[in-house]
Amino acid sequence: MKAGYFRAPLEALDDPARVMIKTASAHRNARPNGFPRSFETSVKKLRRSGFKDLGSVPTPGHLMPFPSKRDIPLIHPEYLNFFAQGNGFAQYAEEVHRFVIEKADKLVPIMFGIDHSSTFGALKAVAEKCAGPLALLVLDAHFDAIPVAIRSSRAEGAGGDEMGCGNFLDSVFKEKLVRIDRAIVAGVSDYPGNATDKGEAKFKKYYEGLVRKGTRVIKKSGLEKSTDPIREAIGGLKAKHIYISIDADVIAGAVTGASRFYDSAGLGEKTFLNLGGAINDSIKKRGLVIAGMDVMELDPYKLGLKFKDGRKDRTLEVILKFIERIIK
Ligand SMILES: [Mn+2]
Repeated sequence: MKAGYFRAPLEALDDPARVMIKTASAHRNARPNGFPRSFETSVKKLRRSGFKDLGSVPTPGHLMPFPSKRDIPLIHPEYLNFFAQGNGFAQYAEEVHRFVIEKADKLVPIMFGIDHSSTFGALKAVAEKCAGPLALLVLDAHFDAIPVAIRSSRAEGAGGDEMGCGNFLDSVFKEKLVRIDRAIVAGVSDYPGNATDKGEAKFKKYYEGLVRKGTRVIKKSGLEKSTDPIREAIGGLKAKHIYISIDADVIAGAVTGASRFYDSAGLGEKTFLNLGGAINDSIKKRGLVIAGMDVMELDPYKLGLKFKDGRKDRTLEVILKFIERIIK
């Protein structure tokens, strides 16, 4: 596989805690690539496999996790809010789209990023490039296809219809980058149970509606029992190419917790790596070609972090092992 990897360092959440960390790191030193040193050391491994380092998607300083001192005046929840409300995430996805077209024309793009909405851009570039139907495999603790209005009727808080990290699949389906019945979402922990109120019922109805239209949703518990569900799902894909998107929260755990939204424990390392083998196997059996890949929702502030008890965060290490299994 001739591949090239790149970074999409968009960190634009207006969450006050993140804004504080960002400001604090801006006072120290900027990391021009948007990711910590430990990240750069780990991804170098990919160069040894012959993958090209394509650089970073151009990103405004204050929207990166490690801005420089001069960006400090713009690091404010209000500015970040403007970005979100002004469809900033969709515009950034367009930047990603352009970047992939320009830099990875003849390469399989592998994106390392933060906001899952960036996947829309890479996927769009891949969809345009592929001759023949494209399938999508998302490994994620959440089914990111529920419109904000419906998702937020379940939880607190409102929101507009703008694309973001929690609803980008909705745009993927609406823009027909991938057909609803050519998508598999595996590892979810948000599958609706019995609805206890109106908001929950709305969420459940929408969620199950997408499943009825053909998206294969596999619960985390289903992946823990055996690799059969993923083998069946991939075996049933009517496609030629496949794009694989990994949300780091799918392995959220004690030393694999460098994902932005960590609201439930993810798959264990062994289960996850086994899953990689099963995906590789079923993709080959089905004759699918990997057209692109990404690793998203990485938390740059937690990647490679050393804990007080001597342990170290291994999120990226485990995901890189998983990628090795998939492309073998
Ligand atoms: Mn996600």
